Amino acid sequence: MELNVPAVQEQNGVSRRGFIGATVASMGAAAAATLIGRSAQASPRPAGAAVKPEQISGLRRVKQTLVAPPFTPEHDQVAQGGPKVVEVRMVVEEKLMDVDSSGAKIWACTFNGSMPGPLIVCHQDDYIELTLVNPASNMLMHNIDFHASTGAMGGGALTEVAPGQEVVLRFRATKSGTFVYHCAPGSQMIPFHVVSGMNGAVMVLPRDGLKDERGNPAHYDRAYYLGEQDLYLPKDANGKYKEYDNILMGMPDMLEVMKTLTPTHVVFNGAVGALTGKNALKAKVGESVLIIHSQANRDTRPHLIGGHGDLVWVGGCFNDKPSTNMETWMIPGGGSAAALYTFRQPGTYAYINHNLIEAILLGAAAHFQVEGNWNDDLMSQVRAPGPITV
Ligand SMILES: [Cu+2]
Repeated sequence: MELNVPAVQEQNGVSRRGFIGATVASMGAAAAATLIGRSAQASPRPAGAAVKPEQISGLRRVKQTLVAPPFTPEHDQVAQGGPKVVEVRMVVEEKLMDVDSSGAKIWACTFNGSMPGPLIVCHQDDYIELTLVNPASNMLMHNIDFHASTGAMGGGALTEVAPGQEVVLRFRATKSGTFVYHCAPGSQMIPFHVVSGMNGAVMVLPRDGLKDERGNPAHYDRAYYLGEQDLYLPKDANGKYKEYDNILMGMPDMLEVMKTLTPTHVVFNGAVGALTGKNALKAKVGESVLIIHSQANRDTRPHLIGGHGDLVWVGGCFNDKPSTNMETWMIPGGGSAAALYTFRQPGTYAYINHNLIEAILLGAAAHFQVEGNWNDDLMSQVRAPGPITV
């Protein structure tokens, strides 16, 4: 079976120049320079003889229907049978999205229309085969760098698609764990696309499932994927968030805010309050919940208020023995982690970035709404608030 070399690579220079020419007229000089600057990127197809994966043609193929976060696609926790090819399809959407209730909006770059993009799930040694579609209605070139993959640029150089193109990339998931993916189209476009929402995660489960610190099976009843995103929205002289006619018009201003390294928002699932209140994540007492958390650009430190990380794969690696009973854990920018917690009490739990300024003032908070019976042994109010008696 031949490796699938996308047509865009064979005509790369032509399609890229045509694309730049078509868009330069509608953008500022600074923005145009960033597009042209990307041509310094590495050659998309490495030299030398390709290793042909002849055995792949005989593998079972499974289409995975991706779903918008915080939900996760249907999957087996323990692999059935041998390695398979997991087919997924993602469509790039450049779209205006609401960020908070004050009217702040962002021209987002998204995989499948959500910020972050969908979680992809497979087992170690499976192949992920992605069809990446960049509709003609978009303005920008996009691609994808999979941290779960092995190969220069993480697939980024093999997946560049101009508006009106699609490409197919296949990679073998050789390492188990949780891994970020993100767009990386070169030069300033890399951080611009990533902090415009163009990132997500892959979860590669061990074939025999997750294990606790003693090596015993660790099962989950629910799994949620939370993508945390730092945003850098430009304001006018009056402190009002600026609005733009399209994604390129706002880019020079946003790059300036980005360079301050001071986000205007830090959010889960693309907007302040996207996962709080009526949007809270659901669970029941006694259920074990796996929380997959990614941050493609900036460090974060999740904490479940009133609970713990019973098992936490801090570096996202499922081959490592998980840490236990954690209070707060670190996720470096460009990374992800998974935490398993069994809820023991009902109520509303806040799951936050425990930089409390980012959580409370900038938006990095989610809620779990947990049903069940209260356990007085674990916690009780011995006396209600009242006058001081002593
Ligand atoms: Cu992109």
